[in-house]
Amino acid sequence: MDYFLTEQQQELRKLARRIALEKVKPVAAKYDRDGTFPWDMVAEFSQAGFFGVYIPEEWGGAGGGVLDLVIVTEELSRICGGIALAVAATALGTFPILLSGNADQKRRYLPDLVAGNKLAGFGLTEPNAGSDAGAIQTTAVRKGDKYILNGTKHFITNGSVAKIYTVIASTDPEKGTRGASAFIIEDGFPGFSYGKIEDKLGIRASKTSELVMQDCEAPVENRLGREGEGFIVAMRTLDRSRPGVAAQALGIAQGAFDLAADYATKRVQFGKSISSFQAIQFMLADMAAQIEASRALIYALAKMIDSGKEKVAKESAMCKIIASDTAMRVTTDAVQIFGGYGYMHDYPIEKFMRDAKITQIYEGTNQILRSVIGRHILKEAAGG
Ligand code: COS
Repeated sequence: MDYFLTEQQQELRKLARRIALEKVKPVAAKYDRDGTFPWDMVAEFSQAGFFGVYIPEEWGGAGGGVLDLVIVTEELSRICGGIALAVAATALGTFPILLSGNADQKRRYLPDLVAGNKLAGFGLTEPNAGSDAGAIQTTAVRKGDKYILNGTKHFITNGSVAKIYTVIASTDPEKGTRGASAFIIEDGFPGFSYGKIEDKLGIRASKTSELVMQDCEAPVENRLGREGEGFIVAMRTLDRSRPGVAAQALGIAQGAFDLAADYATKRVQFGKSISSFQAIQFMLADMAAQIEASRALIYALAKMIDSGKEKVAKESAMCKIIASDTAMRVTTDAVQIFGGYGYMHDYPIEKFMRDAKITQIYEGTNQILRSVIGRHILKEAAGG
């Protein structure tokens, strides 16, 4: 398919593919095994300018948009969906500043994030507030020129390696979703620390931890937007970052497909390559068709967001569901094509299946996202 990418976007894809193949590929298995954080890859991505592809030039970025971020995420995920998250999860943590930050906040925080000097994370989820994001219990109480935050955020991607977190806390618990506010919290603020660091099934090159706030002090000027706007900040952020999860899923699916197609042409059984059997050809055909359908939807949505369309919650949810369900199916079939070898850690394919699973879960489980779509289509059907 030709998606009529600009020359700049085609160059960006080439660069991301080259770095993925030359730099990420040799170390992907090691980081997956060790579960350590790939700081050397962060340095590569920073040098390549990946952290700023979607940030306006005014703040030091390349002036691209969500489509540029999608291209980078897809290409890196094609080799390692975990390592790609250093960029993608930083974007998730940066979107609230980009969308709701004032000029001073952008000036203070964006240049370091663009340069990759600092990573970011997004603190919404809590032990008792996953799909029900409005049920957060972390509080922020204003005391003079500070807010005092108390609570624990968990499953935070880039947790413990990021320096900047955009955190949602309740400034008025009585008001529910309308009582939430967003804050920029820096690693190093008094009362801020990390809790449990998770040991995960997949995306093991990415760190996931708890953020613990015990009388954590944040200056008033670190509140993003007005008090009570935090839930909307979070929802608008997720609408723009879910295409990134979809791109991660797309890259994982494409990477698994590449390996499976190659293996199928080389593996000989009954005196011929298994790719000569229709059973395998049909599997590969279904995988390729589903991958292309995901890509078409993701690029279309990214272009829609970049054109300035504001209301994209339904499309964003659709995109994430289609791409992540595709990734799970494709990676499972890829393991199947590898047969018994596919099940062994010695071969690179099982990692793709492990990495794919999270894309159906985070930034909104595919079940809650179906509810989001359902609400929208029923509202539209009722003429709303
Ligand atoms: N953009 C802008 N505003 C939005 C919005 C969006 N995408 N989605 C909701 N809102 C607004 C609503 O319009 C409503 O505004 P008013 O109070 O002015 O009417 C407000 O936000 C509350 O919305 P709603 O009543 O729909 O809230 P619910 O508590 O029912 O929850 C869902 C809504 C399910 C959409 C939300 O909880 C959600 O997205 N959950 C998934 C969270 C998630 O992705 N978690 C993963 C962790 S992040 S890595």
